Amino acid sequence: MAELTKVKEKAEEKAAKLADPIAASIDPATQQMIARAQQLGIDTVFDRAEQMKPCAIGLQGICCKNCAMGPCRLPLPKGGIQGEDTRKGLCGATANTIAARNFIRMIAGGAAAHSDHGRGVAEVFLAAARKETDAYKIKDTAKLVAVAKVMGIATTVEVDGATQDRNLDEIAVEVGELALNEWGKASGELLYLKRAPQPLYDKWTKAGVKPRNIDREIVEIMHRTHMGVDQDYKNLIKQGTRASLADGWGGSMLATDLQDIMFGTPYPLQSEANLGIMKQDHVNIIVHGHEPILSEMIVAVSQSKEMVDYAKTKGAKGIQLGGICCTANEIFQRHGVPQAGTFLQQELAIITGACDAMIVDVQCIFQNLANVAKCFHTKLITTHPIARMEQDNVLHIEFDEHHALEDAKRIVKIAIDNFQNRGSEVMIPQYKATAIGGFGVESIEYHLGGTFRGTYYTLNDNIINGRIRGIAGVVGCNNARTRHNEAHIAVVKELIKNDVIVLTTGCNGIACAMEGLLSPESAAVFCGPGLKEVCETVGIPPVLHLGSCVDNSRILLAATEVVKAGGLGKDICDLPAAGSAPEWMSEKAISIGQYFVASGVYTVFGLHLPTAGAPVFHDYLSNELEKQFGGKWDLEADPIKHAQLMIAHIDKKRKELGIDKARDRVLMDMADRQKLEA
Ligand code: BF8
Repeated sequence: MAELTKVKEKAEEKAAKLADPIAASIDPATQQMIARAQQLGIDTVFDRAEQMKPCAIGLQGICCKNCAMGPCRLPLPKGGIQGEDTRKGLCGATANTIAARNFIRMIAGGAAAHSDHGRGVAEVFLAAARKETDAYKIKDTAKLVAVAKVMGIATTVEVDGATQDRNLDEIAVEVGELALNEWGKASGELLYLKRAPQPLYDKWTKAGVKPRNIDREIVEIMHRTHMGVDQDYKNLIKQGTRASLADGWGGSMLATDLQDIMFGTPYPLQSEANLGIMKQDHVNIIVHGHEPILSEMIVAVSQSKEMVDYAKTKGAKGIQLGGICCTANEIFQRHGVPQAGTFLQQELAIITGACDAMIVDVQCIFQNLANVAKCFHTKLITTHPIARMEQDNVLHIEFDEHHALEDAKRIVKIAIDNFQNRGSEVMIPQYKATAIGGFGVESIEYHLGGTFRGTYYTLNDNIINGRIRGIAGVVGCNNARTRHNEAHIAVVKELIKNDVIVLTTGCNGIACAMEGLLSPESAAVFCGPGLKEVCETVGIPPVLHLGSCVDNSRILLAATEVVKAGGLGKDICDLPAAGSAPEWMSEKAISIGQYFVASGVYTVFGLHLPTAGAPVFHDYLSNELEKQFGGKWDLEADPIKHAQLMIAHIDKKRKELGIDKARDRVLMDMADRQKLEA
C-alpha cells in the first residue's frame, strides 16, 4: 500500500512538472500536440522548460568560464550596487569585462553560424559557375549582373569600339571567386560595406569597426576573450561590432545574394503554414535547419514525377513537403512550400506520427529529435558533416554538391519506403493558415515603388504623408522560457494597428504566417486606417515576409533603398524605423541585434539580455553606442510596451524629420477636415 502511494506520489510529482499546453503556446496546433506528447509519455522542450530552470548568474552574463581557475561567478549584491562595484574574478576581471566577453562570444557564435552558411553557399556557387556540378545552376542572371556591379566586376566589354555584354559564365566565376575571398582576404575591407549609406560608412570608419574579412573578426573575438587579453568592455564591444558587421553586411548578405542568383530571387507567392499542412495520405517529409543547398534539392526531387509515382506505388497519394525553422523560410519564399512550424514545433512534427522523414542540416536542431523519432517510425536524417547526432537511430547521409541530386533522391526514397511503416498513432492537428511570402528588396520596389520616379518612391511618399507611420523589422526565434508566439504576435499586431508596416524574417515570419498575418485580408482586420489603405490599394499584407535569418540582410538593404529614395534623412538612423526580436534565443539573434544597432537601428529585445549583471556595460549598449552609430539596444519583455517603445522611437524620428504634422492630418476624419476648411 505504501509502495503504491509512493508510486502515485511520484507520478503526481512528475505530472506537476509537465507543461500546461495552454500556458506554453498561443497556437492551438501546438497546444494540441503538447497534450498529445504528454498522453504518449514523450517529453518535449515545453516540459523540459518546466523541469529545468535557467541559472540566474549565467542569465545575467556574469559567469566567466574562460579559464580553469573558474568558473568565476559575480552575482549582483542584494539591493544592487551601492558605491563602487568591487566584484571581480580570480584574475581581477570585472563584471563589465566578463559580461562583455560573454556577449561578444555570442556574437562570434552567431556571426560564425551565418557566415559559415554563407561560405558553404559561396563554395557551391563557385562550383556551379565553373560547371563542376549539374545540380546547381545560375538561375537569376539579372541579379548576377546586379551583384557583379556592386562588387566592381566588369559586366560589359569593348569589342571593336562597341560595348557588349560580358559572357555571363565568366562573370559568375568572378563573382564566386571574389565572394569566397571575403572570408579570408589578407588586406582591405569587406566589399559590401560600401552598399551602406555614405554617412553610415563614415561612422564605421571613424569608430574603427570596418571588418577586414569575415573569418578574422570572429577569430579575433576568440583571441580577445581568452584569459588575460582584452579587459576593457568598450574595446571588447568594438570588436563585437566589427564581427557583427562582418555577419550582416558580409556573410549573411553574401549568402542571400548568392542563394538568390542560384535558386531565384523571391517574388510573392501563396502557401500555408502550421502543422496542419501535413497530410495523412501523403508521404510527409519535413526539412529542418538552414541551408537551401540541401532543401533546394529535396524540393526538386520530391516534386519529380519519378518520386511522386514511386510514392504512389507505396500506397501514398503523393509527397507533402514541409519546412521547419529557416529552411521553411527558404523554401517557402522561393517555391511556396508550406511551413510546418517554428523552432519550438520541431519535436511536435514527429509526434504527429505522420512524419516519414525529418531531414536536417545545421543550426537550431534539437538533439532530442532523435529520442522523439525513436518513439515513432520517423527516419531522422542528418546531412551535414559538421552536424551529426550521437544517438544510434539517426541516419547520416552526407550531402555533397557534386552528387547532390543522387543524395537527395536517396533521402526522399528512404522517406517514401518508410510510409508503410507508420503506426496507428497518427494525429495531425487540423490547423493551418494561408500565407503570402517572397518579399525582398526587389519585390518591395515592384509593389511599393515606381520605376519612373525612383525606386522606393511610393513607400517613402506614404511614410512622408503619414499613412505609413514607420517601418519595423520584427525577427528572431522562439524561446521555451516564454509562451510560444505570444510576444511575436502581440508585438506585430500592436505595430500594424498603429500603421507601422512590418518586415519579418526567421521564426517571427513563421509565427506571423501561422497567425494569418501574411495575408492581404489581415490588413482590414488588424491595421490602422493608413496602413490598411496602403495594403488594400497595393494588394500586399501588412507584414512582409523577407525570408530566413541570413535574409535580415534584405532589411538592411531595404532600409538603404528607403534612404536613397530621399525625403527621410541621409542615414538609416534618420528613418522612422525600429527593430525587434520579441522571443530571441540564439547567439545569431545577438549578432543580428548588434549589427542592427551598429547600422543605426533602435533595436528592442524581449525576455532579457545577458548583460543585466553588469549595469555599466548594459548602459553602454543602451546609450553610448547610439552616439557612434545612431542605433541602440533596448529591452522590454511586455509585448505591448515593447511595441510602444518602437512606436515612440518612430514618432521621435518623424518629428526630427519634420513629418509628424503630416500624420496628424491623415488621422483627422472627414468632419475634422470640414471644420478646418470652414
Ligand atoms: O536562424 S529565428 S530559432 S530558425 S535562430 Fe533558429 Fe532563431 Fe528560428 Fe533560423 Ni534564426
